[in-house]
Amino acid sequence: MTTATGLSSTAAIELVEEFGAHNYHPLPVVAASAEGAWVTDPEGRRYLDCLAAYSAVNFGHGHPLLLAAARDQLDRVTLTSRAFHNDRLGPFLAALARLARKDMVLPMNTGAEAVESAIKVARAWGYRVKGVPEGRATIIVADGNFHGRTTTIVGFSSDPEARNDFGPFTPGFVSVPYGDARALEAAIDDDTVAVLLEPIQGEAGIVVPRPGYLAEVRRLTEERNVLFIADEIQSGLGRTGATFQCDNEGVVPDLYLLGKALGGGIVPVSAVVGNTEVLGVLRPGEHGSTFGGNPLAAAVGLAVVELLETGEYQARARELGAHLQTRLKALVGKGVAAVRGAGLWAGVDIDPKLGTGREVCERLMARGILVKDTHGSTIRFAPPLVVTVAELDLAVDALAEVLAELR
Ligand code: IF1
Repeated sequence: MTTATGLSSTAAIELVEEFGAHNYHPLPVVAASAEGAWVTDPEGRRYLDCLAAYSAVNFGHGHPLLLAAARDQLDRVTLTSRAFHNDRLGPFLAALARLARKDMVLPMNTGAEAVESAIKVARAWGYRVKGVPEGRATIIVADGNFHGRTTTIVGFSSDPEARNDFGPFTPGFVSVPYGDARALEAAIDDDTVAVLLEPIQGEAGIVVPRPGYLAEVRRLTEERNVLFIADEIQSGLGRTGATFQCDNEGVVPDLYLLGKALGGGIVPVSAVVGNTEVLGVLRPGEHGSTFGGNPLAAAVGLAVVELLETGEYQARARELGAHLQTRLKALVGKGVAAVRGAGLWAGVDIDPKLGTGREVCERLMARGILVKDTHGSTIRFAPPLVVTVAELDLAVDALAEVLAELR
């Protein structure tokens, strides 16, 4: 179903360039409508979406059950603030807690808000439960992390582009090399309240730590009475072939940070999910958000959890992901230097001699395939989990053609 606004691609881009802050450099493609794994521009050109809004559209554009949940709630009540109750939040919180096998949920909106909320909860837990002296709490993070764009979060980023000219920053963070359990062990001291990690680093280029790393992090944090906070905002909710990437490593963190796909690609929904002994430190009035837990978000979030409870999307990501990895790995030595990933999430390092990631993305766009580059010459594949084998083959065949062109 397409309801074009009548605005041409050129006109749409010109308006954004004239009136929008220039904090992005998007590919010159305009989405006017979308369905499943496909996006259509105002002129009717179709593109295979292999980014899925950085894993926020795991269930495909316009999933009928998610749209129905949103449409139904739109005619009931959409926002009251948390000053009052609504009849959608409880069922959503209960279902999400059950999915994560935890007993408490803090509903927020964006991923960064979930991360910021977890930082506050970890510090409060440190002072009120662990007994860290007031103002001394530290949180260990990993080099190469990406946890969002707020000032506190970019303050512990190791990426100069994320930090430059945004200081001064929030103190209380220590960064260690990602994947190095010995360095992490050495960094833990009596003031450490938490370790915050992406189970797979997304923005860093889909960096998968060696098997056993997350289990060692879990062992160390348990031994030292330190919270393990897993940022599953991008890796979670089916993307890597499991409900959480931590599941693939046999690890249960103290807090899951969720976002992106939790909102079904329709509304921003994020959450901090954990047990009462941690999330229970929050007292009424200490934390909150105008939109956090609103009935529209809760209705969509509940429908998302119900999709995940079937296991269907996790299975698709495992099976289709294996096919994607096999096909991409066949390009190593033919313009591809390396392939990483898990489930339907792949980072492909293009041989820098052939060109930048951006150039490859532009050439793929010309072939009707949408992907996004990250640092240097890495491109990431993260199609909606509703993608088919034939569509994956279209994407990889197009990549092979582009690489042949550039060689
Ligand atoms: C942009 C990157 C990805 C995330 C993890 C928290 C957040 C994100 C692991 C914050 C958000 C988004 C932000 C978006 C592009 C995208 C991104 F390129 F920026 F780094 F995915 F890799 N934790 N990632 O990946 O969630 O506040 O955005 O809801 O800034 O353009 P958010």
